[in-house]
Amino acid sequence: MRFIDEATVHVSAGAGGNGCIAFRREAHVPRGGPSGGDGGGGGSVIVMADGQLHSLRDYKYKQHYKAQRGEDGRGRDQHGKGAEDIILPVPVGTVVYDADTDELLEDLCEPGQKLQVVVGGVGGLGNKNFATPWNQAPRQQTDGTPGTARRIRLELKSIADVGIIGLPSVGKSTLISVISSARPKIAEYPFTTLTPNLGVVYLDSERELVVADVPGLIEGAADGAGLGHQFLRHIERSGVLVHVVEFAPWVVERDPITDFDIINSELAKHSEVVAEKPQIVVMNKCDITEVKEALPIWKEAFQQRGVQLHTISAVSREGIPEFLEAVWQLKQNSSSGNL
Ligand SMILES: Nc1nc2c(ncn2[C@@H]2O[C@H](COP(=O)(O)OP(=O)(O)OP(=O)(O)O)[C@@H](O)[C@H]2O)c(=O)[nH]1
Ligand SMILES: [Mg+2]
Repeated sequence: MRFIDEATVHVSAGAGGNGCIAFRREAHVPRGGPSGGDGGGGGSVIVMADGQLHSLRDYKYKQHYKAQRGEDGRGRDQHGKGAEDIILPVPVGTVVYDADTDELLEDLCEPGQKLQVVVGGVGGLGNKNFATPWNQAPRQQTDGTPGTARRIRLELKSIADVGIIGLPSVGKSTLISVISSARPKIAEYPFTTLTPNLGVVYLDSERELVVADVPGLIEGAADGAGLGHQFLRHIERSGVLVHVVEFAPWVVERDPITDFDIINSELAKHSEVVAEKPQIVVMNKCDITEVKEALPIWKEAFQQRGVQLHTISAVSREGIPEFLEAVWQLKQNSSSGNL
């Protein structure tokens, strides 16, 4: 099943119930006063972050949510019952937008955090509210006010400290599988990863990093090539990007510097925020002899760009501990810089 991380839903609040006109009629009580109760409030719709959820799938199947209207007031001073609110649970990390104006309404990043997206109408007043000393039998009431309605867009942005990016097949999923307990699909063909994978990396008992492995990016991704670039929203909150490159000596038309530039230009087309994130650039597959031999050349080539090239092999695990330390350090530096 496809991982669904965006959904648009129609939400409408219930109207308030109407106020009632009634008069007390009791045996032996002549000319009883007004006794019409007020209407109950209409139900609201509330979006709430729920730590147990991980996708917005439910909202792809059911897109209309309408809260009930409040009950009308009744005679004998009885108020109408208020309608229940509807709660829409969403995963933590869901951002709520007004689908028509694109206005950001709330970023639900804490479990239990709530946002009232439409407000139930207010109940109308029963005639007993209108009694005055000079009008003891008012034939007046008000109707409940309507509830509001709107379309909202829900977007799930995972909260990963580190996002792993790169061209297809450079070994992003292999890397997350050796540093965390995530077990994504790994294969030699491009676009093996179709949806982001999250994994937790434990450097030691006190330090952990949440890492996201996202699908491969290719040139033109921002215009829809390959799997597009929308999945990059999953790393919009990451403090650090791990940019994986490879040297494939048997593919003459590719080289790591050109690949690096392609990915960075696609990031920039996606969003400035993502393009400006600090990156750790790492060359994978260093267990391959030709790659190992060419390392000095590529280190130098990246150095000329002012980039320190880290080297690892996800398969042999060579260089992984040093690489993780570098990721941790960069994350620490970038988060302290943000304070
Ligand atoms: N020799 C060698 N092969 C590797 C290494 N890391 C990954 N591979 C191989 O490279 C291929 C692609 O690996 P994946 O981890 O699926 O690559 P990916 O970057 O996640 O690819 P997409 O999900 O398609 O973007 C697989 O055949 C892996 O076995 C490595 O360190 N050394
Ligand atoms: Mg993958």
